[in-house]
Amino acid sequence: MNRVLAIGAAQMGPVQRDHTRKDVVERLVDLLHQAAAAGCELVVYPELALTTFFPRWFVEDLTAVDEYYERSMPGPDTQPLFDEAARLGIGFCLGYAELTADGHRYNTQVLVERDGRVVAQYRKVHIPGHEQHEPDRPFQHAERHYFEPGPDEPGVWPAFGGRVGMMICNDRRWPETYRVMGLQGVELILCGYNTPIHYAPDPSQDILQGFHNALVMQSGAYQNGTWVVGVAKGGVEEGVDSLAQSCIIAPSGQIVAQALTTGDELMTARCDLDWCRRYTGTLFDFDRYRRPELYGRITGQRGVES
Ligand code: CDT
Repeated sequence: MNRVLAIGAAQMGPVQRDHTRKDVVERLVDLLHQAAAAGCELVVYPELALTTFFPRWFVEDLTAVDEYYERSMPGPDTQPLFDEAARLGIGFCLGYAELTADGHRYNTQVLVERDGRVVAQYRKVHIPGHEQHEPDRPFQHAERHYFEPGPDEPGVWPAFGGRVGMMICNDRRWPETYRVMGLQGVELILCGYNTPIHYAPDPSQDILQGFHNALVMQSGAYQNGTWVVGVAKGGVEEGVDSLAQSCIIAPSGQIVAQALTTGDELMTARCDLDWCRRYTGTLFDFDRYRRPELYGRITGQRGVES
């Protein structure tokens, strides 16, 4: 059976505060049409793709920013994307802010199959940044104020003829994220991100943002024998410059497609899911070589104990 999947990584440029959902969904549909012309079966959009990255501002009363959150997926604004994708027979992965019926706020990605069926929702597990207002920063990264950590492990679902997992932005910096999915036989990990270039707690890292982005996703792909698709919302959004450099990475760890711009841009690759076995069946044959009896600290301990 042929398991080559044509994937489009649909990078977005900035979404400014005054851009409407309708404007944004039109951009998503435009990228979808480019993907259709390129023969893609799956399109991956960024984290929090529908709005500006609002955790850069601190607002004490969360109910005052309910407009940034989706109460259903699809909802009235996103239904045209779902409809057009199903008409074209293209699946997609989309990041958005979720407000549940019982009042929980999550940073979420949805995976939708080619027939329009929702396969799964994944809620970001590693929430970076800070809980309180930090007025000395040039801009905030108050994700820990706006979102609860997702309650479920990074999952893997049968979809697109393979085993597909999801992670969101900061999740990609943590090896546990990949390994939890690797142990479920993941073959393709989809990841949206918003990564400001300036990192206030240690600005010496600013110049390394692109290096660290590639470093973690390439090593995560290789060490778990999986494809990884990392998709940015990049460029200068409300005065804050964010990393672009979206890319598609093979199970070898090699980058096979990378963004050339910081704007709306589709990059594509034909991803052979059978290529994963070259790694998971050899060097990273987990069942043969792992030593879980020696890894108890990974789950038994949170911080450093010396
Ligand atoms: N969105 C997101 O998770 N961004 C973080 C920024 C660094 S922590 C302030 C990231 O890991 O890219």
